[in-house]
Amino acid sequence: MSETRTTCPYCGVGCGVIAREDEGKVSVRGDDAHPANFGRLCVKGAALGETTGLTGRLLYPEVAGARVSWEVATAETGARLRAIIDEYGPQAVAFYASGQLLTEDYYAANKLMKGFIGAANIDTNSRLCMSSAVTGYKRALGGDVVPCSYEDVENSDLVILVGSNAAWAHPVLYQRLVKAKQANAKMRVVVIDPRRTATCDIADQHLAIAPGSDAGLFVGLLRAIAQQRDVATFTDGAAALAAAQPWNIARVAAFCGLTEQEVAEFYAAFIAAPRAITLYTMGINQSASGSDKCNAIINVHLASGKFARPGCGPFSLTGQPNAMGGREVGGLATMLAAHMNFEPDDLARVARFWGTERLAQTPGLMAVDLFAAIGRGEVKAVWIMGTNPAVSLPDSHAVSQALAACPLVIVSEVAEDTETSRFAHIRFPALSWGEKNGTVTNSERRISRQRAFLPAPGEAKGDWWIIAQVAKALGYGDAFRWQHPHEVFCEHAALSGFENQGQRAFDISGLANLSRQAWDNLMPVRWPVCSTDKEWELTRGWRADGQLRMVPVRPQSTRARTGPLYPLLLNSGRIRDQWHTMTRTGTVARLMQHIDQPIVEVSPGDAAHFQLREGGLARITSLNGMMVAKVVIHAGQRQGSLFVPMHWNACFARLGKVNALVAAQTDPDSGQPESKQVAVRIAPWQPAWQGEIISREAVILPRHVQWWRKATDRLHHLTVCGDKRINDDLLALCQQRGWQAQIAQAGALWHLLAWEEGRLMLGMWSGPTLPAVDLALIRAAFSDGPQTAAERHALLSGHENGRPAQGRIVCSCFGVGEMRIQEAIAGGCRSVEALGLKLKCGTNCGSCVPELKGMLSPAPDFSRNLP
Ligand SMILES: Nc1nc2c(c(=O)[nH]1)N[C@H]1C(S)=C(S)[C@@H](COP(=O)(O)OP(=O)(O)OC[C@H]3O[C@@H](n4cnc5c(=O)[nH]c(N)nc54)[C@H](O)[C@@H]3O)O[C@H]1N2
Ligand SMILES: Nc1nc2c(c(=O)[nH]1)N[C@H]1C(S)=C(S)[C@@H](COP(=O)(O)OP(=O)(O)OC[C@H]3O[C@@H](n4cnc5c(=O)[nH]c(N)nc54)[C@H](O)[C@@H]3O)O[C@H]1N2
Ligand code: SF4
Ligand SMILES: [Mo]
Repeated sequence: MSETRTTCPYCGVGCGVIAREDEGKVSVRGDDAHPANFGRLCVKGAALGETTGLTGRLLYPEVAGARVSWEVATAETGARLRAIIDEYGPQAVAFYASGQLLTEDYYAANKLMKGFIGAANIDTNSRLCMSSAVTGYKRALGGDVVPCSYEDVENSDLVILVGSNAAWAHPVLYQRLVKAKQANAKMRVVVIDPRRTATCDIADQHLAIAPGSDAGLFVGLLRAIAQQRDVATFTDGAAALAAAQPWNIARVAAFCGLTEQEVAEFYAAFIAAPRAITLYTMGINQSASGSDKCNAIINVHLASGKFARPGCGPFSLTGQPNAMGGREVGGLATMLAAHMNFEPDDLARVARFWGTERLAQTPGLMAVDLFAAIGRGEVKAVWIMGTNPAVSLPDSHAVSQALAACPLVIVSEVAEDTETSRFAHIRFPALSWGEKNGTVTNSERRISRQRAFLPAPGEAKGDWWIIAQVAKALGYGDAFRWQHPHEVFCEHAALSGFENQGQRAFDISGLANLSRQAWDNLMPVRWPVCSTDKEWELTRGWRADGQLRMVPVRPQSTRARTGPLYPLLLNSGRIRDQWHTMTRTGTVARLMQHIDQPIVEVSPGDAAHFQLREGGLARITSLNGMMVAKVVIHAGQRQGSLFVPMHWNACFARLGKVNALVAAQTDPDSGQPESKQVAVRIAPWQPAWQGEIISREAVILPRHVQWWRKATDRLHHLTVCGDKRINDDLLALCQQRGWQAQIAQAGALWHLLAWEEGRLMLGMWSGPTLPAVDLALIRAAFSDGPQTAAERHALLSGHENGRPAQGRIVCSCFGVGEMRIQEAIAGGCRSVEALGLKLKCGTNCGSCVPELKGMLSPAPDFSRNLP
């Protein structure tokens, strides 16, 4: 038994985790000493121990689908890249990396691409996530500096969450806010989001803003502030104010779909608050004018003086565990390295430091353009590391076509099967969380260690190592001699301080000389960590003139336009218990209890208008594509907009992927796609039959069947439906395998059990609607096998008579279902605390508390409909 302090690999809160490994069994708990979480974990973090198994892992290098040695794989990669570079030049090669790589991996990838291959075509999934925020900070502050900390969130008078569902996406930070608000009766919370989310649970004001209209609200706020303060002291302050002049309260209210009173109340609260902090995430960034929205937010903090003081500031929350680390190394096509840009002095300096004559001189292709260039055949080789672009980029059909036609696709992955890796010619097995070793930086600029506590499985290797091997194969070995990630880190830290007399904000040169042991033991630390006493202040601008700048913002409508054919706007985002493309959370049964298939949230008015039924299925169609989802009628959903999760994809469902519908519209300044708004139509779909299939081995279904894969331990579980029955297909399968089929048929009901020498191999329970089957009973039948005739009979019917069902799971930490909670409420539990005492629900991570409250409240409650 051993314990290791490490960091959670999911969201940008960056919680400290203590992992314990006991004869192969991993368990985790929050690290009390970590300043991001002080011991708390959310449900995803708490389930980390369940994700360390090796099922579904990619464990060996592969070329053309065949296992090869590392020597062969890296030599082959080097030779193929070299051939393309020699024939078409370095611009024909690209890397597409991830905010989930460690800083050391990221640094190595950036160095190889920009420094030695000699093109800047290294972009990352952060383009889909943070790039508008980066542009906003750089334009205003002259550097990519996040000027806030989690303590500022706790110690503010007014906390504004805009385009952020922190209750689900940054749960531990949200819990810190909940606690701070409980302790400070004067604190006010405003949530700005077109939908009423779980985050609204603590809101004093919820502004259900029209999709994409946030810039109007903040530009109007600038105008209101300027009526009382002089803002012309900032560079371009007068211009920003001139742009804001037309935005009086009436115009803002009309543009944002709010009442004048709501707007006025918000403005008055902001102006009156001694301290105010604005947390913003994807509802702001993922927009074709996202950079301007970020600057509209930063402008009001500068103008009001609620900036660079405790409890104040524009705080962009990072999504991925190391989005910040990527920004620090400069791992975007539009940055050079360590907060340096494609400017003569910076170029010369980085070339000197890396000892290269091949340094890229101009920015490279940003994500959406990069995949378009692959599609046009201009980029002929792409190396994808730690991201799943066939799922997460907009217009995924075009992305898949581009990958299918690309002459060389290399994928570094931990998962064996992803939509992207299906296109790979070369696959590298990467070390996963718990095995890899390095650093990550969270939203508040805090660098923490991810430490290995598990042995490397199969032949998996750290991403930095794989990159260094390919660099060697390309002939650049001298610059990639590292033997350990500690050496990569020190080089990165040294570059941050190299010829940095206080011009560049990012400086961790104080860590450049850490010994291996000191690096191993590094405690969480916020940057800067300078090696000399330099001036480092948040109040200064990081441009040569040292000034802070306002950006004139002219609010724009969404690029997506609704009309008679596509009358609704589709919004997409996160659900509480899944992580992105589900490669690591989609197989954990506990994490699929909360929501187990793609849903679409619809307002009651739209549901009536489009004849959608709660729990029924619907087809959603845009100009780009189509998906199928289960209807959830949600009173907190704005009329005219729909919401679907971003997570499902071809590995987990047929037609479950939202990016099949999203158009590739991007912000001209940041290149970030407008992922939050797509013009769509919706129509109910009543399939002729629905059912559950549970089997020992994977079943391949005909193309006309709609299916959703459910997470189960060891078994395969598909929920299925369609217009054409598949009874004969399954009987044919039984015959082919020599399984004995036992059938129960009554009208449209059709149940099948397939046996092989008394062992249950497959079961299907189907009917005109989805039969309610007892999954626990069925699972047990696969492990023990029913003993008596009565048991077999119960199994064929799908449930044991009289056994109470759990209902939908609300508390994933303790597996507490809706029915038990309702029973407890009926039995006298009147508060969340009382429910917690009786059932334990809500007492661990707390992220189901908003739902518990909803179930307790007698008023017409929106959370009952919450998925
Ligand atoms: N459970 C879970 N947590 C995660 C992740 C995950 O996959 N799962 N991913 C992590 C990552 S990488 C990221 S980037 C973060 C994202 O964290 P968030 O940005 O908080 O999450 P989202 O659900 O994408 O979007 C947030 C909200 O934006 C709202 N929104 C949409 N359009 C608009 C608009 O025009 N204006 C406003 N004001 N709001 C709008 C949506 O309704 C949604 O509630 O989450 C991180 N945390
Ligand atoms: N419509 C819509 N689209 C969106 C969004 C949205 O809100 N709406 N959100 C966007 C945002 S904010 C983001 S961040 C992206 C996320 O989208 P992606 O980055 O595509 O999603 P992930 O599933 O996190 O992909 C990470 C991949 O890396 C693998 N992996 C995990 N650890 C390692 C490792 O250590 N090394 C290597 N080599 N591989 C590893 C995982 O198995 C997984 O396949 O999606 C974006 N797309
Ligand atoms: S809030 Fe949850 S997912 Fe995010 S870092 Fe903490 S434990 Fe991990
Ligand atoms: Mo993200």
